[in-house]
Amino acid sequence: MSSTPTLPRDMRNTVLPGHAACHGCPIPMGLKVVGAVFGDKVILVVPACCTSVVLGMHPGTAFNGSVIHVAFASAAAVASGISAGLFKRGVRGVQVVAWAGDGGTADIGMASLSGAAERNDDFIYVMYDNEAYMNTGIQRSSATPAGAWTTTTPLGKKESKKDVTKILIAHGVPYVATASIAYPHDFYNKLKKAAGIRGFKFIYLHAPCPVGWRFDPSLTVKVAKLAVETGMIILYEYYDGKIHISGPSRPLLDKSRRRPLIEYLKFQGRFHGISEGELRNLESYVDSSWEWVKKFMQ
Ligand SMILES: Cc1ncc(C[n+]2csc(CCOP(=O)(O)OP(=O)(O)O)c2C)c(N)n1
Ligand code: SF4
Ligand SMILES: [Mg+2]
Repeated sequence: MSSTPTLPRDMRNTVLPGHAACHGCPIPMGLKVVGAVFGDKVILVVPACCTSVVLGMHPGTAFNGSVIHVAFASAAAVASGISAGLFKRGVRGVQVVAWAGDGGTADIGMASLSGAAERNDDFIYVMYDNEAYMNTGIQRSSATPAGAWTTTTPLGKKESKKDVTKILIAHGVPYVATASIAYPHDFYNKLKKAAGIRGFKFIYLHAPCPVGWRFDPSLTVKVAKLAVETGMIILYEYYDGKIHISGPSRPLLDKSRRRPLIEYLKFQGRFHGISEGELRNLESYVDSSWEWVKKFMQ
């Protein structure tokens, strides 16, 4: 039986006790991995989102690194400026990481994100996707999947999820990847790889939220894992003009090895009112995502 390898740096002290996350929150899980890669040699740029609250109030912070809280739309612009400033001053070995939610990325931060990507500014942008505006009370974002309940889609969202990774790939940046809080080693390796590449790097991090998705807080990792095992979330990297599928998703290129989508949805209260038609639509969304990935693997 193979044992899980230990992450190289001790993760216990990267997000400090006393943070303000809800039980089962995916945010500390993701930030611990960021801390495991960079230690305290990281400047986190955080726009308005749950993370702003989770990390606590000035002058303290629960993250064992530098943190700057910025206006909702501006994470990528601020990260660009900090990265350029460090370079100009000759500071090396400090990683700038923009850490933003789906609302701050797919919606309101899209213009500054696109600008930084187009200029190929040198930092890592992590979009943690809890698929709604959680901090302000579970409003839909463009990354909310079709069929999901939110407070602004009481009958289920009608539109499909916006796939931000495709938009970033279209910018021609050197590195784009998808990750999940259920696979910390995979996320760790992707952050490490991104840190070794000069220019703009984008990592999408799937981050199920027990409060907004209506599941038991003990199930966060299980729900995140099911998203991958059903094929709803596909783990891959994009560099050198090609998609490279990641270990956990590789066997699922064969559709028969994917678990039925309903196994992922059934744990989540936000999908409880979903109709047969909406389920079929979501299944088609998954199929077309896989077709797209296969096209770019060649
Ligand atoms: C310009 C502006 N509009 C609206 C808000 C209110 N606001 C703060 S956080 C937030 C939602 C953030 O959603 P997301 O980026 O998905 O992060 P999450 O809260 O889900 O972690 C909103 C609407 C704001 N701070 N600034
Ligand atoms: S609402 Fe969700 S994402 Fe926000 S702090 Fe709570 S569990 Fe975390
Ligand atoms: Mg969100």
